[in-house]
Amino acid sequence: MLYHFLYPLHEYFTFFNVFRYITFRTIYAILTALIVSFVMGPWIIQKLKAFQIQQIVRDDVPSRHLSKNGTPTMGGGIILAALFLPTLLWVDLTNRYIWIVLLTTLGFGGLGFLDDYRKIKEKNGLGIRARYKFPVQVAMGLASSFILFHLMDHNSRLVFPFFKRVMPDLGNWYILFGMLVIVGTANAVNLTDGLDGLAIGPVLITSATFMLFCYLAGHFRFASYLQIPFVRGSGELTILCGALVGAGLGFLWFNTYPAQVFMGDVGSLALGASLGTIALVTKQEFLLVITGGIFVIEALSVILQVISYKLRKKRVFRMAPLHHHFELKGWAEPKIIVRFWIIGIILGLIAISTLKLR
Ligand code: 57M
Repeated sequence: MLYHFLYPLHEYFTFFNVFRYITFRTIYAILTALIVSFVMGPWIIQKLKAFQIQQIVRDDVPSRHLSKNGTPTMGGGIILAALFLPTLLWVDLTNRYIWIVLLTTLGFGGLGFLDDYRKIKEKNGLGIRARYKFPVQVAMGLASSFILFHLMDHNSRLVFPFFKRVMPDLGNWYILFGMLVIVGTANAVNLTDGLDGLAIGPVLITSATFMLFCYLAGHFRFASYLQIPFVRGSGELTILCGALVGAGLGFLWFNTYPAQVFMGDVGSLALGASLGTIALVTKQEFLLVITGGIFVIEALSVILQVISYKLRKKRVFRMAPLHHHFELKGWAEPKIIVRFWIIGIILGLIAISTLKLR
């Protein structure tokens, strides 16, 4: 919004020319998101407690989780407020990619809200049945992917980090692939969100990585030099990624161990869908696999565990997702969290290195 009101003033005062620069607006989107988090966080947590919107910990978790019963949940509202307000304040509101990412985020966040609400209402921690939740995710993912496919002039080529010449063309199948990216990322973040700060840490790292890639992909000269797809208009998503970084840092202030609040499915599904859609816009879906590797590892641990148990009646891990396995091995919760963050940072650096290793 500020871009539309203040940038035109540069004709009278040269200072306002600064509002043209994506870098300037991204920095202030980060700072605005932090301020929104710190101002709204305590108030939202207080309201969640007042309305008894509190986590019901299932009885089959590692025993140390039972002490978490009653922790306020649905704190994803803090994240969404700190993402939407700065984005709408600092971006060019005519940018269509901004709206496709925000609306996809809102759709998955809304589904997560209904799931969280049902868990609390039914007091059993189960929520909406997968057979109802999953088709809704697929439908929303297909809708977003279909719109993006047309917004990007049917660009259905796949881009692989490290292999610049390998660019298979999926044709219309790209719409299905795009849905899988959005739904898969949303559920992988959801599975990862099982320890204090465990999900928001890698979300932060992934958002920071994509903040760089959105800026480069939206800049013709940089994209050409680095041999990454040039996506006209994707540069504005740098600002949205900045708001994601600020919102993630702000939420981590309250979600760090011992957590004052959990994000709930309203937060985890929204964040995953947001990252998946951003990856589609920048044509960097496989970069998401690298920088979001913690989410991939957690989801794979569940897939392996379920397949092994169904086929062999034996578990691969003591419990899946992987963070529970380390809990049952006796690792302290903060140790698991910080070590997962360290791996996330390493993966983020490897993802950035792919810019030169092509
Ligand atoms: C998402 N939700 C946390 C919180 C958070 C198929 C199966 C693998 C599904 C999976 C599952 O139920 N996943 C749901 C994980 C829950 O966190 C809530 O959910 C929101 C995110 N969606 O925001 O509101 C619990 O996680 C803990 N937590 C924290 N700090 C945080 O900041 O400590 C969350 C956030 C919270 C709290 O205790 O209650 C969760 O774990 O449910 N199921 C599982 O993950 C289960 N694994 C399992 O069944 N493994 C089996 C097979 C089927 C794979 C096996 O290994 O044999 C584990 N989760 C639970 N119980 N709750 C273990 C059993």
